[in-house]
Amino acid sequence: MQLPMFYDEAEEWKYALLLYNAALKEINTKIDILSDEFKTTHQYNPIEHVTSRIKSPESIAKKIRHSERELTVENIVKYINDVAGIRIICSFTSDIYRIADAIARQNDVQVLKVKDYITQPKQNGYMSYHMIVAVPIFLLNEVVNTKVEIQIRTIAMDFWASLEHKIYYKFEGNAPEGIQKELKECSKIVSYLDKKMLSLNEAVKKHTLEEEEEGLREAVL
Ligand code: 0O2
Repeated sequence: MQLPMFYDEAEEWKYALLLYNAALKEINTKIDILSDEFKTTHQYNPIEHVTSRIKSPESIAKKIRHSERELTVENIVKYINDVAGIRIICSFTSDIYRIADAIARQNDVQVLKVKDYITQPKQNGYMSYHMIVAVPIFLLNEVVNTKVEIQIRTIAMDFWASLEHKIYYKFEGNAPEGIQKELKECSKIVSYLDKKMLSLNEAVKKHTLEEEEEGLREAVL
């Protein structure tokens, strides 16, 4: 993402925010369209809900400090990948890969980085699929490729992540060992639950198909 030269950091940040907000709109529209297509052609929508946000200034400053870089707009734009973030909550794990693939295949989306914390959960048990993408933003006189972080996870993974987030802040990253162990245990239960729900859904689909075939046979005879 290449910003034009500004002599004032505040002006530069305002311009960056314009781009990040535009990029969120672009990705949100893409997800809306996919969601509509699923509903129309499959009578099923794998997307439970979508949220998006611009990272708070405090959180940006903390991340820049953590990377031991100077807090400048140039550094934020260059080194912080999740200033614009979208979270897609799906019903089943298989939906996550289906949606990620549908986004990645779009010609105007450039996938810069993928982190699959589902096949390889984090040490604390965190599970989610992360993509850093760049989308072109068409302005009056230029086109600027702008980064968005897309997090895709199931309802159960999201439930776990939101509790872990609260615990992390409550204990400032140093939760007692017992709590950390319990959280990891819960993450295994989440993974088990997701697998069980997926196979249950497959069984329901198979049953429905058999019923439809039976109905068709009866209609023909
Ligand atoms: P917040 O408050 O949600 O904004 P990179 O993208 O490779 O430059 P980064 O940003 O560390 O490096 O990447 P990563 O691992 O993909 O994490 C980005 C975001 O994922 C985090 O943003 C969280 O939103 C979420 N995340 C990552 N790990 C965890 C975790 O262990 N628990 C929970 N609950 N969320 C996690 P921020 O800026 O850390 O936080």
